[in-house]
Amino acid sequence: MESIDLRSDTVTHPTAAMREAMASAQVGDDVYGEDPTVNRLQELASELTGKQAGLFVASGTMGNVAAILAHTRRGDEVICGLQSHMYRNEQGAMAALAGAQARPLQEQPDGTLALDEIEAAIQTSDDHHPITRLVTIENTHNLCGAVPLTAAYTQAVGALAQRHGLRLHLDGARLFNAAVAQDISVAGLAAPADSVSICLSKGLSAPVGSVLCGSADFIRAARRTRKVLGGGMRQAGVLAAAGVVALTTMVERLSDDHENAEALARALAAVPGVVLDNNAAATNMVYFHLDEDVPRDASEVSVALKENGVLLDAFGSHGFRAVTHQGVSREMVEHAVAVLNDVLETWR
Ligand code: TLP
Repeated sequence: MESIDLRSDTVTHPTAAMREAMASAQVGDDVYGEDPTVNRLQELASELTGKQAGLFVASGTMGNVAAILAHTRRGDEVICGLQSHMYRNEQGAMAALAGAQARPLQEQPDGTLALDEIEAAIQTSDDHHPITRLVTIENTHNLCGAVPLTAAYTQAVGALAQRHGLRLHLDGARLFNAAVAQDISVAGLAAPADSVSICLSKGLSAPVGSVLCGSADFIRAARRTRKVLGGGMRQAGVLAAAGVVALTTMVERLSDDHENAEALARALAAVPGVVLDNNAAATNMVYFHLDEDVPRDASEVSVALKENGVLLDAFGSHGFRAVTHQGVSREMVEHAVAVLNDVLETWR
């Protein structure tokens, strides 16, 4: 059996249909706005998210950073999750590139920020204070178990932000997983947000790219901030073509990944020494850890798994994150758990 890669859904390869679409894509210079395939992708993404306009960007990180640069001015404050990708995994871009200050709040176990804590964190117009400008949320929330946030919660945050004159940005790297898991539209989940960034290159399996969506005015501003990030691409239709295939053919199948994650969680729960974390298999990720009886740390287990054809990254000293995706079948899930059981067995 080929190796089983549970490290992330970012490891997915483009499908045959994507490769064909890329080879025959019509292209133009996108900095002039003349690439028909990029324009088609942007229209499609903005329709699906229910926004006026979209902007093709190189990555989820670029989408989030371009959004921060467009929404904030130097010295502004951004209320965000302590475990959010924008706060933890983007090299402090809010501060480093936008000059904005993060005001991180600890998420609740379900990945949400408590509404009263958001409200309490909003700064007044006192001359001592930074100006609170933006709230960011993440759906699904990766580090809280890839848990999907509900439309009702997002609406409540949107209403709160509006009441205080703040903008809301949604990091929707896996918003399609959230929509499929709850059987609702992506537009429904994104409606309260002023901007949303969706990733094409995770569960949707395109090789590259994300789309940042919002009002026409916001996207005009973000187009400018994308340029200073080096994200003004030229004949990018070659890449966008795969994104069109991703959005039109790869969404429904995400439910297979969620079912495989459930099967993975069930099987892991039966392995002695393994403890599931919060929200196991809420969508396509299963976080788990080793109990204190296992005399090895996670990185040693990870090395032993790799020697046996299973790729799984350690998260901290005793934890792991396993991610299901297009390249992982039910049979592979079962085999991976059997390999983990065998590895742990040698140390029991
Ligand atoms: N997440 C990656 C790693 O960076 C951790 C992963 O393997 O999960 N928002 C969220 C919620 C993400 O999980 C990621 C990537 C991004 C943004 C950034 O996307 P890229 O990697 O395209 O810049």
